[in-house]
This record gives sequence, structure tokens and C-alpha cells, in this order.
Amino acid sequence: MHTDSHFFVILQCLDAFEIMAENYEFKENEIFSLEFLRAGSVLKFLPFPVTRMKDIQGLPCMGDRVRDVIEEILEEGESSRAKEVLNDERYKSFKQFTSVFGVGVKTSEKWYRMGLRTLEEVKADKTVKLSKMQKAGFLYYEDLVSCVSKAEADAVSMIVKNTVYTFLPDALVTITGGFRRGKKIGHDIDFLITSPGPREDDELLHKIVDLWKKQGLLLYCDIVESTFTKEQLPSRQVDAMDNFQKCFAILKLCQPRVDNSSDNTSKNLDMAKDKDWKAIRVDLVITPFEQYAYALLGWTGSRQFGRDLRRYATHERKMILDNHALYDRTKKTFLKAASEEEIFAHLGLDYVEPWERNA
Ligand code: DCP
Ligand code: ZN
Ligand code: ZN
Ligand code: ZN
Repeated sequence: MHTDSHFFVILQCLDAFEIMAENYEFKENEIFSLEFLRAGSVLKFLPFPVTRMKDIQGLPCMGDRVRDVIEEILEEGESSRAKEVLNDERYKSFKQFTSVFGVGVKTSEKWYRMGLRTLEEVKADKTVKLSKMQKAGFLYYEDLVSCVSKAEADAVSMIVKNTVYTFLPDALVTITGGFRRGKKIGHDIDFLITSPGPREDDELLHKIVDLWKKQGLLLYCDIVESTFTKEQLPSRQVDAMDNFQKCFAILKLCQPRVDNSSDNTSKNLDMAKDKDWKAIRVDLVITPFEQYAYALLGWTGSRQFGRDLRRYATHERKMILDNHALYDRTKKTFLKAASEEEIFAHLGLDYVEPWERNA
């Protein structure tokens, strides 16, 4: 990835693309949004700087809308379109609304149509009906928008592992998502849980959250039961949710307080400053052992990498890949894999390390 000044144009483009993609997402225009996301992945790993339009000639994913943005950045040093979006009232409101856990584009649309523009206005409006998830989102808002650090991920990892092992000593607990890709910060922490034993335990997830409830560690939890059916063909839909049993939770992570004892006066001023815990978003996914490698590949992400891989499987290999399986349409068979390496091999690709999957 590029960090130095030779790549100024590319960095400007990446910023602009991200804004454009997000704005199209808010407009539920997935095609245009993906166009900018893909162009971003291409530029991100370009081994040379861009100084004129000729430099991007022949690159994939450079549609007219994308080229217009690049051209303007080359000429003006910035994108007026991206700038317009940043100042757009609808974009600004959606950006705020979707920053709340449990609030997506649909809810934002509803609030915006009601004439609401800021989170303060949403909170003050008595006619707004919040889901349990959104209530938690507002309640722990400050904690949840502040990023999760690697140290916090490690601390939560300990808690998750210890809890799982008390119920299932031979379980396999793996951190996935951004932290597995080597990111130093994240918005949540994702875990995959499986066990080599012959039977699956539908109760495991319930046991885990019940114990956390008893321990006062659980601030919010939504368990989604598995909807996977045997021999089900992989989903062709690029962004389909998988069918694993999972839990979207908010954990209360107790943190040693930063010691300000020299400054005694501040102690009584603000009790909130004495809060010695942080709300952290945690995703737990339970997978059957045979599907573990596919689940690991899917949940490690990045989202864009997963999309590109599934697209590649469909178009280049006549195979269908999702978080559960890989299906060969020519041979009409499921391809088993015990590791991610085997999945890449099935696809005829060189293995890509998790930290190389950020695009
Ligand atoms: N994923 C998936 N199916 C879902 C949800 C997510 O396959 N239903 C994948 C795509 C993501 C990865 O799992 O890359 C983790 O999802 P997150 O939303 O937690 O994203 P990241 O961990 O990559 O980033 P962040 O730090 O923002 O959490
Ligand atoms: Zn340089
Ligand atoms: Zn994550
Ligand atoms: Zn997640």
C-alpha cells in the first residue's frame, strides 16, 4: 500500500472513491457503489504512481464515472464530486445515522423522510420507535464508535476462549475479520468456533451467552439460529448472509483504569470518567467442522476480497463459492477442504495470506 508523496494522486483517489461508494450505498445503488470499491482495490495495489490518464490505461474496473474522478484529481488536485457529497445534507445525515449499531440504510431512509437530520433529533423525537438493537446502539454509542484496539481484541479473545473451553475443551476458537488480516484496529471482534467432535452442539452458543449474562459481561446479544440445510448449493448472491448459527453481541470489557490519583479533585467531578469498562462489539459464529475452512475464508474477509474471490470462482472456474462450501458446476460435486490452502488450490490460485487480503 502507498503511503508516500509520490502516490498523492492515488491516495486522493482512494479517499474520493470511498466517499462516492458510500454515497451510492446510501442511495441503494449497489452497482455504482461496487464500481468505486473495485476501482479502489485496483489503485490500492498499483506498483507505480499515477501522474496522467495514460497511466491507468488498460487497468480493470476503470469505468467512466471512475475515470472522471481520477481526471479531475489529476487536474485540480481534488474531486469536486466527492466534495459535493461531503457537503450533501442527505449524505451527512445517513453517515450519522448508520454509525449507530443496528441502523442501516433502510432505517436511515425512514428517519430522513421524517425530516430528521441528526442523532440528537432522532433521540429527541418521541415518535421514533427503536429496536432493541438500536437502543443498545444509542446506549453504548461512544464506546462502539471508538475503535477496538489489538490489546482489547486479545483481552476479549481470552474471555471467549476460556468460556468456550469450559463447555467444550477440544473446541477450536479462531479470531477472524480484520484482526486476522493483521489490522491494528477494528470496529468489532469476530470469532469462529468449531469442534472436531462428531456431533454439533446447538446449545453451546446459548450456554456461552448465559454464562456471560450471569457474570454481568453481556450488554446485548442477538442469537441467529442456523438455517443451513444439508446438500444446499452455495449461494450465488455476492453479499448473501451465511446460514451459520451466530451471535451479534456487545460485551462489557473491564479495563484497568488509567491512574489519575495524583489529581484527587477530578475524581468527584465526573463519575462517568471513572467508568472502568468499555462496550465492545463481538461476533461469534458456530460452524460445523467440515465447513470450517470455508467459514474461515469468508469471515476473514476483507469483504472486497471475498467478493472478488466469489466472482473469480463463478466466472473463471464455473464454481460457486460461499461461506459453507465450494461447488463445481462442471463436475456437479462439492469440493471438500480442510484448510484455506486447499480452497485456493481448488480454485487454481496461489495461496493468499490473511494480511494480503485487505483488498
Ligand atoms: N462476513 C461474511 N458474512 C457476514 C458478515 C461478514 O462473510 N454475514 C465477512 C466479511 C468481512 C468479515 O466477515 O470481511 C468480517 O466482517 P466485519 O463486518 O466484522 O468486517 P471486518 O472485521 O473486516 O472489519 P471491521 O474492523 O470493521 O470489523
Ligand atoms: Zn515514492
Ligand atoms: Zn470485524
Ligand atoms: Zn463482524
